[in-house]
Amino acid sequence: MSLGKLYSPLEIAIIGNCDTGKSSLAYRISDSKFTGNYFQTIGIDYRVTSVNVQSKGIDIRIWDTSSTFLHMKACIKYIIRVAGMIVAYDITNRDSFSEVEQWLNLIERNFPFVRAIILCGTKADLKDQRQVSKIEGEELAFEYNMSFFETSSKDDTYVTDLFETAAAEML
Ligand SMILES: Nc1nc2c(ncn2[C@@H]2O[C@H](COP(=O)(O)OP(=O)(O)OP(=O)(O)O)[C@@H](O)[C@H]2O)c(=O)[nH]1
Ligand SMILES: [Mg+2]
Repeated sequence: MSLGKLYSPLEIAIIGNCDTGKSSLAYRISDSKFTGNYFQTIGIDYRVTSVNVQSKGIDIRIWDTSSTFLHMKACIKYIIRVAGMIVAYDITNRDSFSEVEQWLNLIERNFPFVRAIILCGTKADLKDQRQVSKIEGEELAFEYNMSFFETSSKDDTYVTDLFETAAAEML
């Protein structure tokens, strides 16, 4: 029996514009930490962690992707089998919200095994700098039939709910 059959976590990827907080989400859920540092993700990285779904621990592999469409396209072959996608935008950056539909197109064209897409507005702690209202996020999520969360990796709000919902929808 191959190791893959003994141990195969659910595969989920986080995509979205540069600086939206994708790596911070992955770090928060896997290591329960937040650093204010910014290191642009080059290529692709992953973390494995466990989340609760109906009181059971479910292992998930979180692919943390590079944020340019060009780099992302080079990464597709590594994550082609993902069952879930978190599309992240930064609530303090309207451009990152405007480009969500491009990321959704990329998913539709390239990821045939995706069963769950979750929209995530990040950096919800930065209330004074908000450029995208919560209602706008909710409306876009409704239009594309996605679950929706506004998270803060800094304050640890709704990050666990985000990944638990993603895992539940992938099962
Ligand atoms: N206040 C606040 N800052 C955040 C939050 N999440 C991320 N940041 C900051 O935003 C910056 C970018 O975060 P990253 O997680 O590296 O963003 P990324 O999407 O992985 O960036 P790329 O790898 O370049 O695509 C960093 O300085 C983080 O500390 C958050 O919830 N609140
Ligand atoms: Mg990153």
